[in-house]
Amino acid sequence: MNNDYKRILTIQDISCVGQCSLTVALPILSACGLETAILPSAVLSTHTGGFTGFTFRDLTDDMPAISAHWKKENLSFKAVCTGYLGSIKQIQFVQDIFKTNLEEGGITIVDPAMADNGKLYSIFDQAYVDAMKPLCFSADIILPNITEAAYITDAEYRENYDEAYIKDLLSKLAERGAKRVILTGVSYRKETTGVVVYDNGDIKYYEHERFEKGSHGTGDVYASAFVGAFMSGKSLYDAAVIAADYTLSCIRVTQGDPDHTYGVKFETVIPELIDALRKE
Ligand code: PXL
Repeated sequence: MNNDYKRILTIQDISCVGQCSLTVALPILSACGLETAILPSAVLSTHTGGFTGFTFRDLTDDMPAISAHWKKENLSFKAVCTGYLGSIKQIQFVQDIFKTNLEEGGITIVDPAMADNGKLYSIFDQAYVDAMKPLCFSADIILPNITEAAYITDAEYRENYDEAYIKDLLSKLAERGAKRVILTGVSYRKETTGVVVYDNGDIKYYEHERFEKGSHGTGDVYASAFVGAFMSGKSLYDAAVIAADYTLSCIRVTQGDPDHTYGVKFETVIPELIDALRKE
């Protein structure tokens, strides 16, 4: 593990119950040995998927003052990463934060967390997608799933696809400015799925076991573990693999528990993530 102690910032909502967004990112990034500052974009009683009647306190208006205070105190970050954001205005503030609060040479990592399985999450619309595009294409690394990649490139979303479709999606992302992409949930065979790692034209695929039932919040677990591993000094590809293996373990320990209906029990396998980071 790289012993260089780094301060990073993660910007996303707090879903009080649900094992997603900040309640996943903060413990995982901290476990990776990173000083983790948070900027909560909203507070919800639960996440929006699978629940109805959730509360939603929008914290957009607090964001510029928080950023300005950090600037005044000379507090800056080696990386700023974002997940689920609550509004278009927030996306614009995040772009300001990239300019104001990132250390020189710092890294921006965006998970466009807005859609899955061909559909936008319940509170988002096309205007939100359009606002997300410049944020994604100005970031150093993006982590879209196939649905999100299709939305931000105005490409057709396909349930069934081949390698040519994925290559085309990556070209469309690159044409629009993406330099490094971790494309998640790429499955060419029924029994497996995986991640495609695109690094300035170079493409690698990590294929692994696939679980039938998708669990909520696994995208956030994946993104957090990826950022944790990458910021600990792992290469883009190694970080993508470590995050995939960790997420699979999280799903494995959760499957079969009928009482656990929302996220994954990521806490119970954190030692596996730390072991993976220690390996050369
Ligand atoms: O896991 C992504 C996510 C994060 N935050 C909130 C969500 C979702 C997905 O539905 O609703 C509030």
